[in-house]
Amino acid sequence: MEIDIFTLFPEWFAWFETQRHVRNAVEQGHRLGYVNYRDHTPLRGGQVDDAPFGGGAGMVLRVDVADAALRARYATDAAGVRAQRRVIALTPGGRILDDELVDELAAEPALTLLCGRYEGFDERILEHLASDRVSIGRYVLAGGELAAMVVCDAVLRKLPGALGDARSAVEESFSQALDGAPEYPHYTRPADFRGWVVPPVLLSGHHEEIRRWRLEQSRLRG
Ligand code: 6GU
Repeated sequence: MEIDIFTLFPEWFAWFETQRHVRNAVEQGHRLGYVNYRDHTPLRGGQVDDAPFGGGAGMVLRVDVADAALRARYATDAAGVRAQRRVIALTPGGRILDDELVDELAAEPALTLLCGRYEGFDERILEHLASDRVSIGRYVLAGGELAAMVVCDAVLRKLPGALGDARSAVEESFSQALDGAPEYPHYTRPADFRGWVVPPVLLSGHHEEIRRWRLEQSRLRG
């Protein structure tokens, strides 16, 4: 998979890329790329945003800037990029990211993530350049960068080889294997800590009973 992130702050992602599962994904041949809107603005002085028509607080990412950045990256008409790959605008009003959407995105060969800033995007970016709008929850962040990292984190860990043990991504919270319910509880050594004991079934060695217990616990939390 190839993920391109359009942002004013590409350097923020250096920290994100130090995560083990992200490094694993990159070592497996997956690729994260960055485009700084500022490198492609057709305006003098590096301007990328502007005050909203009609007045009001904040600044809005300009449509001509997003258009130029997409055109520079893909060497094609910016409005045609979304026919080739999903172009996802990160915006609080978008489709809420959940396990189903993460699976959907993880199956794509290539993704483009557009981060907005300040008050977000000129609506024409959403209408004519993006194919999707995604939100990570019903609250407002100062920009799309953290949301882009959340999307990348969740998507990359679904890719084969990203996790140390591939089973981790199958039977986990909200997965089909657990009928969409949260994951069952986990315990590790010591088996007894201050009298807080591990459920005996987990120490029993009866794999079928353990499997049933975990499913039941998952359902109870669902
Ligand atoms: Cl994707 N962007 C911003 N700015 N705020 C958000 C969000 C995205 N998702 C939840 N809040």
